[in-house]
Order: sequence, then C-alpha cells, then structure tokens
Amino acid sequence: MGKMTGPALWERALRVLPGGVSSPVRAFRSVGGEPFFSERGEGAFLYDTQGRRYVDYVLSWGPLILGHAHPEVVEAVERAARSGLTFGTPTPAEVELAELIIELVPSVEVVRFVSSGTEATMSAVRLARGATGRDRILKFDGCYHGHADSFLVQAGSGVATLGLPDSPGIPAALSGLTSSVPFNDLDAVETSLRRFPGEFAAVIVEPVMGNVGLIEPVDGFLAGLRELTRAHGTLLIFDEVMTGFRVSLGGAQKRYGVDPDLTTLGKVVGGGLPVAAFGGSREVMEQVAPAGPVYQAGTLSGNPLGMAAGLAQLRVLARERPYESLERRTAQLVDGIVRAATERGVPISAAQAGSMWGVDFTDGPVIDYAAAKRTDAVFFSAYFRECLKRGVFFAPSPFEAGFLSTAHEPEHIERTLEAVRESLDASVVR
Ligand code: HOZ
Repeated sequence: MGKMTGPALWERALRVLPGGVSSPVRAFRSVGGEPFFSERGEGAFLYDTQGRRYVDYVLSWGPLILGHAHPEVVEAVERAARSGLTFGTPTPAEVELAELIIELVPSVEVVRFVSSGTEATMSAVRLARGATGRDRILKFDGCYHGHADSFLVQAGSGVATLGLPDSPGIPAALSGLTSSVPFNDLDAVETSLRRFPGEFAAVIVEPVMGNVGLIEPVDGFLAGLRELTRAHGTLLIFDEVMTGFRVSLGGAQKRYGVDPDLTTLGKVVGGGLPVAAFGGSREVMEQVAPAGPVYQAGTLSGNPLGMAAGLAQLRVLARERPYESLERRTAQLVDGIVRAATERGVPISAAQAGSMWGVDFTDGPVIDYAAAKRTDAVFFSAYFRECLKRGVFFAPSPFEAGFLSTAHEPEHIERTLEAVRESLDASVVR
C-alpha cells in the first residue's frame, strides 16, 4: 500500500472515529478546513504526512516544554521500554518521580499517579468530598478541568470552542452540585459559599485560565480564594495540569505564592506520555486508598514508560531552569503579535504567564470568560488558516492557550512574526 496522504486519511478517519478525531479540539471545527495528520516532530517543528513543516505552538496541548522528541526524554523512554512496558507492581521510577514532584511543588507532600488530567481532577474532587463529607463544588466560568461529569458546567476548551454550554449524558443530580462563577470575582465566590453554608467540599480553579485563551489572576485573587476557602472549611484545589512546571518550576502556586490544599498535574509532568497526578498535604492524601477509604485505582497508573519520560523531562527542567529565557522568548512573540495587530488597527488583547500565552481579537481587558467570548472568532479563523498556510501552527480555536518550548529559538519566533504580519494583512477585510 502506498503512503497515505492527508485527505485520504481524513476520509478514513471520518468513517471510523467520531468527527474523525480522538479528541474534539483536534478537529478544526471552529476554524474550518481539515486537520493535518502529523508524521513526526522535532524540536520546535511538526511535520505532516504531506511533507509540510510547521513551527508548533500547540506542542501536543502543553506537555512538550522541551520541544518534540527531546533526546534525553526519548532515550529514557527507549531504555525503560527495553525492560518491559508495564508490570502492575510498584517500580522505583514512580518513587523517584514522586520525590522530585514533592521537592519542586511547594504544597505537595504526597502524590498519586494517574493517566490523564481528567482522572486527576475527578479523583481530587472525590477526595475533597470524602475528606470533608460535603458534596458541592465551586468552579469558574470557562475553566476546564477535563471531561468528568462534575466539570462540564460552563466549561472552556473544546466545550467552549463547539459552543456547548454543557453536555448531555450528565445527570442533573450531579451537575446541580457544581456551581460556577466568574473568574477573578471574589465577591461571587463568597456569595456562593454563603448561599450553601457548610456544603462546599472544594473550590477548583485553574490558577491561570488556559482554556479560553489565557487569563491571569488579578492581584489578590488567588490569595483571596485561599482565605475564603479556609474560612468556609472548603478545600482549595489548584488544577495545575497546564501550569504545573510550565509557568515556573514550582507551577502557579510558586509563581503567585499561594498554596492550595490539593494540586492536579498533567501534561509537562509526563514528558509527552499519558501521565498525570494529584497531590497535597499528607493529612488529606492519606485519605486515599489503601492508606484511607477514598477509592482510586488504575491498571496503568505509574506506568514505567510514563514515569521515565516524566522524570527525564523534569530533571532537565530542574537542571537547566530555562524559565527566564522561555518567558523572554514568549514575550518576544506575544509583543510582536500585539504590535503587528495594533499597527493594522486590529483590536487585540494579550496575556502571558511564563511560556503560556493567549491573544484575543477584542479590546481588553479580558479578565473573565464573558470578556473572552467577545473575541472576533470569524477573524480568528481567517488568521489561523493564513498562519497555517505559512507554516505556523497555533491552536485551532480562540479558546485555547499557546505554548512555547526551549527549542523555539529567537529566529523561529522572528519567522513566525513575519508570517503573522502577512496573515493579519490577508485576514483584514478592507
Ligand atoms: N486539555 C487540553 C485543553 N486545552 C486539550 C486536550 C484535549 O482536549 O484534547
């Protein structure tokens, strides 16, 4: 059989996968056209099955902070694979990775490994419910915590992209236990907590919103959450699946100096393999089975290949501490995009936290989901397609964050900005 090219593969994919994909955000639904099929990645670049090359700012939606196929990560996985793919027993690597996470993430004393961010947030909420004996949770409009039933209420990411306020298949009895309020609005949090006194098990938040573009917490918001949750006997969960080891080596909790009770991790922690985790104080984590009664399990949890990839990636990060240079380069990109748009009279609002960033084609400030929804999605689609034509792969939705890796050199960014300027020119309707 000859080599399968993009269009032929897409037809086959549409026949056998819902919408042609294994996860909705990949389908290019809101930007139009067909997604490309990736063949390989190297450093800052992704190569498709048609031989085209893209500077990649999606980076598998966040994990690849060292770029594609970093030699130390690949070698660690190869070495681990030669010793066996999964054992279903404890392994030394999971102890080592847990120790490293605990050393780096300020509030984490004990860790449980799982295989996806959704599993991490779902399990953290179960733990919070078990530990407090309460049922309600509070989240924020536009925050995305994976696709577990309790979270698909006013969610971001693919749910926002496809314009689905929530999802069929979730019993009202369960979604009714989730309240959602605007991000950066402490009054709304307090009002909700007061409305059902003693009923909220947890407040769960992305400390930096990364699923509606990017929105930073305003000064005092995270500290205010910490105070309010303490006062109400409610656990504070930071969903650091995106921000963990990304916005600083110790995540958002280190960057903003606020310690949650529970933390969820994913993406960077797994080095590109399906690894996630939740962790927190010893007291709370010892409620998890078999130390305590809150059940949580997984055949492939702590998988040796995943542990090897995560360890290798975190060790490079801990050794090289590339965060200042990542932040500087990200600023070069974001400032360049803002300048280019402003020069052309295109309304734009941008935000950055470390090497995570986002732009909204709307006048700022964007401090919550309601403001992010004002982004010009039609303009974004045209701009996205023009950038893609010029070999620049941004996330195919205005409701996603962008990422940078250590493999993105200043000259890649310069070339990207050239493509951005041309793409803006091509997208502006005169
Ligand atoms: N978790 C990411 C949301 N921004 C994208 C991954 C996905 O949903 O496929």
